[in-house]
Amino acid sequence: MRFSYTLSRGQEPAIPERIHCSVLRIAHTADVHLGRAFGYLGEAASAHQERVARAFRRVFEQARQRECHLVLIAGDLFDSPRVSRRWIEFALGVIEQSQLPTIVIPGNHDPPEQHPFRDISLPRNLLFSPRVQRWRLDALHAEVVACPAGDEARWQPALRREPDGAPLQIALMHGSMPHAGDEGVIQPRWIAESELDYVALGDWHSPQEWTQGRTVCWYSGAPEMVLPRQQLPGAMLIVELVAPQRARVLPVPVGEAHYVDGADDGILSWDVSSYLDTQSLLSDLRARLRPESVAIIRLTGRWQGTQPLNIQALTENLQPSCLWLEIEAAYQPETLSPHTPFEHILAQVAQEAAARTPDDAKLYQEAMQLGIYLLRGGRL
Ligand SMILES: [Mn+2]
Repeated sequence: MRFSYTLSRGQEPAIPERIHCSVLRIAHTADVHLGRAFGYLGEAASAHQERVARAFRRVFEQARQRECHLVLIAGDLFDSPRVSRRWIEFALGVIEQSQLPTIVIPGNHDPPEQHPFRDISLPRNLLFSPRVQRWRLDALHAEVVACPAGDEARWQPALRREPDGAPLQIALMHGSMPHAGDEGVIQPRWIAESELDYVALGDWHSPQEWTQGRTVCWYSGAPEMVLPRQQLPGAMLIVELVAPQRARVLPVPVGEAHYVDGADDGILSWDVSSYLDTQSLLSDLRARLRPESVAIIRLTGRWQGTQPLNIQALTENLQPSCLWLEIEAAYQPETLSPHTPFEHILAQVAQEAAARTPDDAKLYQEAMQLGIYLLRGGRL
């Protein structure tokens, strides 16, 4: 036994009335992926590893500031079972310093049989649950059903409200809900049938609600960016439980990586029509970027510059100014008139073809434009 947790499943004394009015505040996080290499970020990788570490610290700072009673980490705290000693000690240090009761389950990246927390001595306030287990937290008048990755066969029977159990009953799970043709390892009806007060999910990297029936259920998302196309900035959840009301959930941003200002759904649409050269487009875009910017830029409008727009050169110039950059070329190239003898022949062929089949005239005109564009070094 450690901290104020009781592992026994014995009879609890009758619950005094006041406990029904008591509040349990939980800090819910998952998918921290400490120790991830971030190879796709190139030279920005090690700075991003530190960003992930800062976000993990912020989870506990927020938990303390908001007077949480419990921290739940729903799997993938570590990116792999082989993360360096440094990351294991870092995580243990943050958890221990917080003094907050913290429950950690393995995820698919840090599975139970090789989890870094296995077979080492843990701080008194840290509970590591490598198997399905029901933890009674008597001091908090709560119990937590831990459903780690690797023990899926035992999840469903464990997901139920104990009639004689604590007033607040919660589950902690790592796995996917059905989505996009994938049937998922967790079924939404298990959540509704559980009659639990809250289910804390890990695995998906953006916060998402899966409330079913009376059971409030959320993916917390990752506290910092793991891959560029997730909701940014990374967040944690503050969950407030006051039996018998429904749990209230507040997402709190804790990450630093963010989409550029003005980007709807993470994509910044940028009209190129008013630019006459690449240099001025470059400097306007660069002014929007910061080292922690995730820039997915869709170029729109008609390019009327003197030279074809070279997307690869644009990308290479902007990438060092931000964390991650993607440029989508959704603009139309300029209207080009033929200059060289070869371009004149191309234009003539297109005109003749258009004259023969007037219905397709527009198509031949576009083909001619594209041909000249590509001949001059333009890219699609
Ligand atoms: Mn993950």
